[in-house]
Amino acid sequence: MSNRNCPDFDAVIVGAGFSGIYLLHKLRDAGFRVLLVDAAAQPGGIWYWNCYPGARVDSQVPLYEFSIPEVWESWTWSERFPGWEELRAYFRHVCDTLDLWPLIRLGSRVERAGFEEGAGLWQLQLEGEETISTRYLLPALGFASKPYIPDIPGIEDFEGEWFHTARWPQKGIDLDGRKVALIGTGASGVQVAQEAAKSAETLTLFQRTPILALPMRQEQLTREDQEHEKHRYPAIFVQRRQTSGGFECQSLEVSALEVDEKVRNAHFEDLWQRGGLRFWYHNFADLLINREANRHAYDFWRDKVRARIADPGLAHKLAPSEPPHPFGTKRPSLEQGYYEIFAQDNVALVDLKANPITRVGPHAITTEDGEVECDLIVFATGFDAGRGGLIDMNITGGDGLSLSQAWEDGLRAYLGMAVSGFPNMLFAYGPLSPSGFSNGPTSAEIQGDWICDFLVWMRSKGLDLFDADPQAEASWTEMVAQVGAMTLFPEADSWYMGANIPGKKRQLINFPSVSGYAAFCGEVALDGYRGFTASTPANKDCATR
Ligand code: NA7
Repeated sequence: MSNRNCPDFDAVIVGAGFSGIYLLHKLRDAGFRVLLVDAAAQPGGIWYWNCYPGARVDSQVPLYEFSIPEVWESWTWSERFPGWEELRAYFRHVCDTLDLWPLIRLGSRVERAGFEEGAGLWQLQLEGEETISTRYLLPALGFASKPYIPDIPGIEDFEGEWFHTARWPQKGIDLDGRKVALIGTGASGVQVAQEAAKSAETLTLFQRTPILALPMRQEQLTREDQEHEKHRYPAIFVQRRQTSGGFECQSLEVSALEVDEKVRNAHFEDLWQRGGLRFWYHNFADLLINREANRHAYDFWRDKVRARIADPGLAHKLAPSEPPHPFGTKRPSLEQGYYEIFAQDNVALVDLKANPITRVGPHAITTEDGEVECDLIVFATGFDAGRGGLIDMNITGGDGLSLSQAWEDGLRAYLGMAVSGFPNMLFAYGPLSPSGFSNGPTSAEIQGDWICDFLVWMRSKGLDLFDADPQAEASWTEMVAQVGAMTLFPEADSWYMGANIPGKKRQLINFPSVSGYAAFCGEVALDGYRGFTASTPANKDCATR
């Protein structure tokens, strides 16, 4: 039972993904009494929930890991783009190496979080009625913790099984001989499709917008290869903080329009052959800000993909002559033979723009053109990104205002970490931070370091209560919109723009530069954490340790 004046913890972190685990490590080492809770049964964040066949990360080794030496020195990956099982094993390795297990409570969902103004602390209600209190609340839920499932008439009549990719049964599902209907062709849909095509009796992909997928170029990695490369890791980990996407490099300084066709295509070809997301993050300077430059990249992509599809009708649906949106303004995914599966007899594509779903029946999905028989429906339909998981935590601020009310007219957050009126709360990997535009661990470390430094600074000044200044919050929110308006991102109906969720305000939900973000946050810190009001504890006997 919580003492109403002295909190049980200095800080409670919610979420055991990269951000949460990093924060736990930092805050524990800084001497705070800290607890991490997660509804999942294992650490790993999205790698717990997204255990569908083929789920793997789109950042290559060693970008998608912590820069903590004792962790990477003692870890070896087996693939250049690791899969979910190996990523989960990595998280267990992190918790073992850093001795974090005693501070983690798994299988525990935070159902409600309310700030108590008088005591200046948070009361968290966990599943099962238990309540714990904390001075600081640090949600680290990731940007994709709330799955989105479209409302399709008749789904309740379906007699087969249906799952969202991010709520895949932990025990797995055998796809052999199944009649699989896959709705959604984003990064998750592509990965499921490639696996299902191998053994399903039938696989029908329901595509609304073609994904502009890039070759992954997966490789098996040996221990020797990695040991040989590890002397470069410290420099890579420093470098990734200084790039716009948190990767090892960023876009060129030269415009795609300043070079002749031969030079331009040679660079495109080099990126294509090297594989991964480089065609997105290491392309010409104006890829994401100039339509003409972007069109060159699209045309290159389209021709490469079309060369792999024999059927002209299919080629038109998968790689249209005209871009469905500027290249890279929706998240490209990485593929391994995706375009080849459509030549198989067991694989079909339904173009939802020409032939929309009308309803689901007991054994089939009905479209305007007819019925598609199925016994398993996979919803790879994405997430209420940025805000969904936070809203589901039922967070209420000092005056009883809920986060969902605070965001009724759109997302607002100072530095993408704090919402005015919600004192002593900082979220990591949240809306209006780089999160969705960033290689995950890079942002997790930048924000984790910043949050830890801020709380240490508060403690050193004897302060225990902070809130974001509404003016600073409004300026940051406006700045993200203005930076977004200089790019081509607003031209796509993407989750980056909040456009995938009916009724969600259209706004760029992430700040599109990791290095720019890190620099800004650094200046805020040097300036005495400007934009925050900080005061002495309501109950001085219980100041943060
Ligand atoms: P995404 O990227 O949001 O993809 C969702 C897919 O689902 C996309 O193809 C959508 O088509 C499609 N979709 C969404 N709603 C519908 C409806 N109502 N009907 C048909 N199709 C629909 O989610 P992912 O899980 O693939 O990837 C999320 C992130 O994880 C990714 O960006 C990486 O950062 C990793 P649309 O394009 O909207 O027409």
